Formats: sequence, C-alpha cells, structure tokens
Amino acid sequence: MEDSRIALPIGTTLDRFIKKKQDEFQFATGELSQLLRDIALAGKVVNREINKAGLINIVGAIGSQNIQGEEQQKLDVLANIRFIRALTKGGEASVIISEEDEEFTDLQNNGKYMIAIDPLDGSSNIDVNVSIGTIFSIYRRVTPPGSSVTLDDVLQPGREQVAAGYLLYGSSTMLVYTTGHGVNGFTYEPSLGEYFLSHPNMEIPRDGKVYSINDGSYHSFPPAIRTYIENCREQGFSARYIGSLVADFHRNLLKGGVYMYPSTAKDPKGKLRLMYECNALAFLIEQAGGSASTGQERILDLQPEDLHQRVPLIIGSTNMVEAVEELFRGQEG
Ligand code: P6P
Repeated sequence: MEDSRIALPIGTTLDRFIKKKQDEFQFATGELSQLLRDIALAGKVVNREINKAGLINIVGAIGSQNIQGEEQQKLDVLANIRFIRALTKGGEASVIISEEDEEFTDLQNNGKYMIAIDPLDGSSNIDVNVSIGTIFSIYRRVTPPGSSVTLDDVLQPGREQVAAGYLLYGSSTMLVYTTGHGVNGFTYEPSLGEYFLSHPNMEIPRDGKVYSINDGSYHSFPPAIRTYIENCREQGFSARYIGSLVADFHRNLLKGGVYMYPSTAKDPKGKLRLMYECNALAFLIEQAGGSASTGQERILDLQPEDLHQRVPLIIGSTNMVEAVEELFRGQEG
C-alpha cells in the first residue's frame, strides 16, 4: 500500500491527483472530485476560445452590461455559458452564483454543492493579450439537496468554503486549487488535453518586495494605504500591477508580495467582489501561508450581505498584509 505521505511526482495528471487525494479522505464520496473535474473541463474549453480570440470574432464588447454595469466582453458571456453548462451537466453543483448573472441559479437537482464563480476576470485585458483568469469558490449547500434555496442559504462566509481555485490563461494555462489541505498548481498541456501537477504544495513567502496597486487612485486611497505605499517606495520595493487580478495574485503567490484594492473615490467599498473573487483567493492564500483582509477584517470572516457585494482587498505575504493592518489600526487612533 503506497504511503500517502509520499509526495506525488511532478507530472502527475490532475485526474490521478484528485483520485489520490480522494482516497485519503475516509468520507470522500466522489462528488467534490467530480465537481473539480467539471471545472477543469470547462477551463479547457474556455482556454481554447481565449487562444483563438485574436483570430475569430469573439474579442471586444457585445454592447451589453452585466449586473455591475460593466461592459460585457464576448468572452465573458461565452465563458459564463461554458462554466454553467459544464456545471449543469456535471450535476454536482445545485446552486451557481456568477458575476455575469444578477440572481443565483438554482439548478433544482440533487447536487450537494454551491459554486460562486467569476467566469472570466480581467476580461477587458483580452483585447490586448494580457493574462486573464477564472475564479471559483465551492461551498456545501446548507439546505437538503432538492429543497428550495433562499438567498440566506447562499450568502455563506468564506470560511465555509470546502474548495477554491483559479484558472490562469497566460503564457501557459494553469489550474491552482485547494480543498483545505494545501495549494497545488497544474499546468495544462493542450496537445494532450491534460493538466499536469507542476507546482505541488504552493506556499507564499511570509515577506516580499512587490506591491500591486493602481497608483492612479493614490489621492483617494485611505491614509493608511498612502502611508504603506510611501513605505514601500522608501524600501525600494517594486511596483508590479498587471491590472488582471489572477495574474497579479499568481505572481505574488510564487514570489511574495501584496495586492491591494482598497476603497477609492470611484469604488468606496473597493472594486472586487466578495463572493466570487475575494473569498476564493483568501482561502487559497491562507492555505498557502499568506493572509487576506480588508485592511481591518479577515476576508474569510465577513458575512456577505448580497451576491455582488464589493469589499476592499489586501492579500498576499503575511508580514506585508499585517503591516497594512497595523497602519489601519494606527489610523483608527
Ligand atoms: P483597475 C479587472 O477588471 C479587475 O476586476 C481585476 O482583475 C483587476 O485587478 C482590477 O479589476 C483592475 O482594476 O481599477 O485598477 O483597472
């Protein structure tokens, strides 16, 4: 019997990894494994469409806006369709929250899980060929499968997640996820149609020298953020901001650093959405040894008030996040 403490070799396929991890959990019944496979499959389809984006008529806006009042890109809508179709067909998720849909979708099946997803974050970068991503959170339903679902059932705090992850459609396409037992990264090999374990047990350095923020909003940042930026400049840190959350997050996860989207004049509550952006990345970063807060509260402890709620996000290397929190505490006086 193989010793489960033996790390799986680099090059293990996603399917084999999921099966191996499932075997380690006494009560695993396979539904979560299948849900992860369904997400990975949809990611392959979206990856193919993104890679053709420059060649066929799917770049640009479609002339409509989503619930956020943001210009919907053609690939936003396509990605939403692909993920909802894969999740509906898979049958493991019974409730879907999507950035692209105003209300949650109750599939009225017997799925045990609820998924919150940003099908394609950073989509405005599509036209300029900058990396973009999919972000997802997985929760258990709080009501019995098949029963009706209320908004209260859906608005669960991030600490209730059973899994979370992202797909990064970049120079290579990656799937990075956690089920609460560490973070593992898989690189997609399109010629084989397989994801291979390429980044086992990902951990973020406790400290870093990279800070990611849109400096253009400097004058409307809270004083604590402005002070922190000054401190970074004095220490000679590097400012790295791609303007695509998953890409900035992934770099900081690998190298150390902090991503900040605080309240601004344009977005007084912050820009990023709690349910399908912040919670997933907060679960991942804590599993990788980092931290995620609003600057004053731990992201995973926030009780959501509505599906598309925005919150400030400070996320990355623990020592850097704590330095920002310290400045906010000082600001409170
Ligand atoms: P700004 C993309 O729209 C996004 O949601 C994130 O991917 C990204 O980090 C952020 O917004 C960029 O926002 O205001 O700096 O352009």
